[in-house]
Amino acid sequence: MSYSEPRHPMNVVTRRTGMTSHAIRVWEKRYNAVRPQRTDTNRRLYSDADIDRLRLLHAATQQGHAISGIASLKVEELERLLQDAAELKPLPRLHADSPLRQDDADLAANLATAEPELRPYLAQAQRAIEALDDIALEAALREALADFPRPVMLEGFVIPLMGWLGECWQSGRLRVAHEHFASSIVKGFLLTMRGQYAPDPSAPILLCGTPAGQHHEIGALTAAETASSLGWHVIYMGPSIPAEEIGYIARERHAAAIALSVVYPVDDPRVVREIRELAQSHLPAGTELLIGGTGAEAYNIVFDETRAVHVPTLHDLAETLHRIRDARGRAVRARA
Ligand code: B12
Repeated sequence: MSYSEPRHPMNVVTRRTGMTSHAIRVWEKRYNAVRPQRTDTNRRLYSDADIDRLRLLHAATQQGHAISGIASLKVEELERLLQDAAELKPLPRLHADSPLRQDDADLAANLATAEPELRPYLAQAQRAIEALDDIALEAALREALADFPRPVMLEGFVIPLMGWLGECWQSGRLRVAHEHFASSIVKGFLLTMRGQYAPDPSAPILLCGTPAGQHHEIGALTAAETASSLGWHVIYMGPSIPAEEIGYIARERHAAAIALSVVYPVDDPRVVREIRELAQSHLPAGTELLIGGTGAEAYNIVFDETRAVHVPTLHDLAETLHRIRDARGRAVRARA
């Protein structure tokens, strides 16, 4: 086996680097930090060289380097950077006043995905969740929104914050009460954030929501927010909508596309049935069906069988929406 042969799936990479799969995907999408190969079923495969590179990048971000500034460095340059840093006095820990356990590897990996400038906002939000302090959590969300572009606020703040929350819940450090408290505030915030756009009446319509049986809706709200900020007219349908009803709204409002989020469970035959039924029986001819969310990859079968398209990230969603809009513009010009 060669050092550069791609053969390791994501779970091996997370184990060997100590990073979360989310961080690895973000570094790939946003910074081209590594370029894994894809299998026929679109799963990522990494080589030993990729894993070593991620390890070095991870170590450097732990020492305070922004991933945006080091992602394109060669392995030798990264090694030099780390050697130089080892000779310096260690930096004081970020958020030294935080009541969170800073030695927690998951938290560190999570914070490493965020740009260093976003870390204080994340720390404020984390402290607010621990203290069940709604005013402080809303303030952290508002301040991050005021200080950063919307895509950065979503990918660098909301998503890592919710990932951290899930890990704390799973490890027992935080309670179900914290999860419900934070989810409802973040959900409310995203809904209001979208309300700040008055869509152009001629903008194409995107329906957003989750299919029947899928109750995690914050991913769908981030997709809705992304589309709104690109000038789409978004109708947010909410969570767990039956296929027939989604098709009905799409027909009535001449939707250009539907974006659904799938998170949990990842092995539910109902999800397969719902997406198949929507794509085959209720989807209007000119409407595209886009499926995203952390659980979507598990439902590859519906992407092979139907017109539904897997759109893994918000970045991919933005590109897909541009493509749909361009194609519609060309069709209108051709008819004129
Ligand atoms: C908030 C939350 C809840 C809330 C949901 C509230 C709500 N109204 O949505 C509540 C408390 C209700 C809940 C309940 C449960 N949850 Co929960 N929950 C979470 C948590 C902490 C955050 C999810 C979230 O909102 N993330 C924020 C979004 C924005 O991030 P994201 O989902 O990663 O989305 C990204 C992409 O997927 C993409 N995306 C998402 N959707 C879409 C759509 C499109 C079109 C596009 C293009 C992109 C896109 O955009 C984002 C950027 O990449 C996660 C932890 C985690 N790591 O995600 C657990 C998590 C998802 N929950 C989990 C579990 C197990 C449960 C429960 C079973 C717990 C229980 N025992 O009761 C129940 C199940 C409820 C049900 N009936 O389905 C597990 C799932 C494990 C798994 N995958 O097998 C997780 C991962 C926690 C964990 N670490 O174990 N949960």
